[in-house]
Amino acid sequence: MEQQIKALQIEATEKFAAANSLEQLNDFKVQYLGKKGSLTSILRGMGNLSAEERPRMGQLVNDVRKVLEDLFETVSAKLSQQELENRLSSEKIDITLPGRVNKIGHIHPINLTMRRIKDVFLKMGFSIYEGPEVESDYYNFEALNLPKDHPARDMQDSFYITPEFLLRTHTSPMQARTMEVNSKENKPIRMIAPGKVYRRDYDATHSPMFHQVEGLVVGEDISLADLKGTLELFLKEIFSEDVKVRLRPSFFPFTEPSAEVDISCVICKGAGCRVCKSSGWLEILGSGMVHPRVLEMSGYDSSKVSGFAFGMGVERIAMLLYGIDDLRLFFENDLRFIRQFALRGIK
Ligand code: 2NM
Repeated sequence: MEQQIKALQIEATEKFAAANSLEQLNDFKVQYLGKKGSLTSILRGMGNLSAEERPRMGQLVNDVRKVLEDLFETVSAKLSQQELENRLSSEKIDITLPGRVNKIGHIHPINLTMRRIKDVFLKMGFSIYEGPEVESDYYNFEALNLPKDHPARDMQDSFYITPEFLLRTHTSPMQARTMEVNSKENKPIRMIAPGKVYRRDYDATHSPMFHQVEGLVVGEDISLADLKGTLELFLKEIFSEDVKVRLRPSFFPFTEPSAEVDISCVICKGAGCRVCKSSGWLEILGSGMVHPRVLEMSGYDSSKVSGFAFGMGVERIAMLLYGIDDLRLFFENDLRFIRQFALRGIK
């Protein structure tokens, strides 16, 4: 038996030493030292030995097991190191290669313009309110003094979701919602509502989705002078200090009186050109004193408070700021157009 054990030790030692992968080494371990391995089966055959022989052989088997286990650990460590080195050299990364440059996006000209408009009003102490693009007929029309037979309520002009809900056609529903909330505690308001609006219209000057910023100031003694002063300051900040501003009588269902706000043409400085159709003036905003019926409907006492409101199309302002002559360029996403605004994305 001793011979058998010694022979097994030599054979296993050779196999272990010759293993050229961890996998192979493990297979050998199972073969010689495993539960069903050669050494274990020798141990099983010890029942036939004499009482003197048994402990000696038992000791020998244990010694051999210990030697083989140590050898296994040594070879295993060597192979692990070798496999690591193989991986390190085959998966080597050349850190001297130039990196891949990430393409970063930038802000769309409409959003650049939005930001500029918001910045000016924030500086003047206005708060920004955003709300749902799917609106109820009540907030979009009813609360703004647009009666059921008003032409602006023609089904053909709006995107209706159900008979009661539609895509908002302007952002003024947010003014109506804000007035409704603030009137409960008779609180004043100084807010703008920026966002997307939707109308069934599509040509060189109309898009079915466009952007508006509408504003509202409500409080005691708010007058037409406040309206004019606020909008004049706003327009000078957006365009330039020497822009001229004029108010023209107009009509909106939600304001009385109403005024169209014009600025001197930013293209020809008032001399007359194609953009201002030789008039020297550009229509830029709609505005007016909030109609008493609108104030009352949203809960205010129109004998105690008054207010002014205004609305503007963001696309139109962007076109004038950047000298763009076709509105559709904003929505076609032709990168040759869009990328020209990359450097202005910092603001
Ligand atoms: C405009 C022109 C004039 C306006 C009015 C209101 C509200 F809700 F306060 F009555 N919001 N926006 C308004 C007034 C909008 O856009 C051309």
